Formats: sequence, C-alpha cells, structure tokens
Amino acid sequence: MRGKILRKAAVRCLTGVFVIAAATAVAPTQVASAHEAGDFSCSSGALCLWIDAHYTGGRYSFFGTNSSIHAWDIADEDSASRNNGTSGLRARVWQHVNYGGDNTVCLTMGARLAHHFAAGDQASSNDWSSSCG
Ligand SMILES: [Ca+2]
Repeated sequence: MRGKILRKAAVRCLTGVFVIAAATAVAPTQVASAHEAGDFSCSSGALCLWIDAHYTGGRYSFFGTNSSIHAWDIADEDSASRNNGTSGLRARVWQHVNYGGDNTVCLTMGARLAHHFAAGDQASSNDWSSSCG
C-alpha cells in the first residue's frame, strides 16, 4: 500500500518537474529540494543499491543475505538504496565482506535513501535484521 502511494507521488513529482521546467524554467535547486530525482523502482523483496546518488548509474538487486557482493560492480560504489523487502526486517549494508566493519547503511522496510554521502561507496556485504548495527 505504502509503495503504491510513493510511486504515485513520484509520477506526480516527475510530471510536475517537466511542466515547471518547460513553462517557467524555475531554478533547478528549488525542484531538487522538494522532490527526489531518479527512478527508485526496486523489485519486491529486494534490497536495491545504485551506483550513483538519486537512484542513477545502475541498479543492483539483492535478495537474501550475501557475505560478499564483490562479484558485482556495485561493490564499494553504492550511493543510493531502497529496502523493498517484505519480511519487515531492516536491510543492512556492511563495509566489509562477511558483515564486517561498519553497518554503513540500515534501512527499515519500505525506506529509501537518495544519497549515502560519506556512508557510500563502501558496500561489501548485506544482510537483514530486526535492528541496525
Ligand atoms: Ca557511487
């Protein structure tokens, strides 16, 4: 239910951006502050990670736990994320393989993060848990 509401809001947001940009050329910073850019589509049940901020640069979908994600280009390159899991658990991204180092990103079910900032570009493994850390 919540996902559907968010998707509808995103469509409205993107449509609004187009109309505003075409009609009045409002400063892009105003638009960016009010809306998330990018397509945060993510398969049901997955943790999705994107190479670049605002859900761009390539999406990688992870189901279940992975002691290493270094087989994929997203390793140490994550800059946006979404927990589209259905288990109710938090999706955790770890700095090192085998769930080591810092838990750099931790998202409650349904949550997404458009920019990892300093926590980004470190993903090496992922798991699911009822708590962060
Ligand atoms: Ca990145």
